[in-house]
Amino acid sequence: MAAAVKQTVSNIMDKIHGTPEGTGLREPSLEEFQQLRQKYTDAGQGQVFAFVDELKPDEKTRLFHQLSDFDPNRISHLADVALNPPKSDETQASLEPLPDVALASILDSDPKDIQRWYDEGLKQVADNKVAVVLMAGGQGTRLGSSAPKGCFDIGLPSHKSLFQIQAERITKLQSLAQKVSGKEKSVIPWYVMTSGPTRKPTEEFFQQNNYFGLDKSNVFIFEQGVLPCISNEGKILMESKSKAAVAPDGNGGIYQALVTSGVREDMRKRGIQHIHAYCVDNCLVRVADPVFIGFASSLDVDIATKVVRKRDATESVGLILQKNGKPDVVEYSEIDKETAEARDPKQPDVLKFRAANIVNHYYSFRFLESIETWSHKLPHHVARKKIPCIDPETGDALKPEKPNGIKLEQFVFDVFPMTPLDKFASIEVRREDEFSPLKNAKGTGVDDADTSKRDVMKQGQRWIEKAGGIVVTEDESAGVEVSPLISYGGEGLEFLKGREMKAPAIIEKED
Ligand code: UD2
Repeated sequence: MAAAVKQTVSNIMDKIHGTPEGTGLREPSLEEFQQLRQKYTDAGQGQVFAFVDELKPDEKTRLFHQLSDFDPNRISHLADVALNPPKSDETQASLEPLPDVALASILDSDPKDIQRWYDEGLKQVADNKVAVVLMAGGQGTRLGSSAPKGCFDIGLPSHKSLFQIQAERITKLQSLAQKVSGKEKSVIPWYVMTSGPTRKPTEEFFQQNNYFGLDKSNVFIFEQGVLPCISNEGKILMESKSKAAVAPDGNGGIYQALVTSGVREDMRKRGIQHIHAYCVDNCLVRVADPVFIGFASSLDVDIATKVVRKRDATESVGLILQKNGKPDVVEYSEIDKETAEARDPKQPDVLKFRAANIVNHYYSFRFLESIETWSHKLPHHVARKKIPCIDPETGDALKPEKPNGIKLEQFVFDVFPMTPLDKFASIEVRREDEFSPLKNAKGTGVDDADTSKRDVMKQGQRWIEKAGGIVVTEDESAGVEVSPLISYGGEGLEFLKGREMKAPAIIEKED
């Protein structure tokens, strides 16, 4: 890992000093270029230089720097393993639901425990020991929108984007912590992981929206790594004659990115001890949830994860379980039908594996200090995709009709087996309160903008009715939007007691 960091730093320095105009990149010497070409040829990936003689100097420079970021031998090895997976001679891995000792549940926890966790978590926030990492590097292809998912407007009366909703939850939580602790300033630094395709539009969106009211010195936008796309024959595909086709390295790229981007160092300087990492597309996400932070810190675990009850056997969610005695997750794209449909022997109408992953994880900073010892062991998962590229023989652009290659991705939860069960905890939360992902294009009817909007508005209505407000509605899905700046999790709405309002409505002022 240290070598990789050194290599990355030298590549960054390379990209700064002595650069021909237009690329911002240092022009490689003939010898450097030849060395790199030989390295790729020896690794069986010489085809990436097939059209180099047709390239202009700045195109050659860009190709040199892009390819210098990869180790062709490692790529060839990953491609080989991906395309020729070792026959799993090991007996079928023993999958079991998590033992009760590792699976708490908000649904049947004592309200006193929940309050204790909340108070502990808020104290940690007040003491500036809590940070948030947002995984926002996904390309949201299923959504059909080219902009980063966090920019998406799910259609609330306020028309706030997912990024703004999440930013305002951070703002509100900071002020709740300040009020309780009497401290003048509680800061929750927000580290936003982007990828090649999402970095620029994300930065621009944050700047245009003035960081949604947050102090920009506490918002840190960083970039995850990319990996080359591979043909079905194990060869790196070229997007053009001067550029390899690449794709983000999966949300599991977070760990290496935390190190190489300087985020972990920034956390260390701030004295961070608790990290909440979450998925951008969940409109109900409780960012830096004090109950979750308090739950995890009171158990002194290294990793904790929130789960919801799986909706049905076909829901596209990973399953948190025990594999060969270790906490693990089997992704929806890799689970076999029999396991997905297995029933609980004690309750036949309930799924045996029902703890659904919602990309909502806690890490102790102590655990992130060990990234270098295990991040290279994270497996790469294979996604067969249609990858626009050029014909390696003719150089003509190809628009594949069917998957013509694979993208390699690491999954953020593959770190779970790296920790012993007694340093791992999971907690079941209410789906209606905490999980409504935006996955599909509008009109799909499941996990789309309309279901996101409905779930935010219905939650607001529940909060208001719990506080004694009266919501009059004709349309069952109407509800009320409650600005995060008014209430983080339903608290502080007593001013609405006895007040009647007609849904759909919005509460954005305390008057
Ligand atoms: C994710 C989970 C799945 C389930 C589901 C529920 C993983 C690997 N899978 O599946 O188990 O919880 O969500 O919503 O977590 N991302 C990056 N960089 C990447 C790829 C993804 O930052 O290279 C982010 C992405 O922006 C999003 C999160 O990771 O915030 C999940 O990515 P996704 O929505 O593509 O994952 P999905 O729905 O396939």
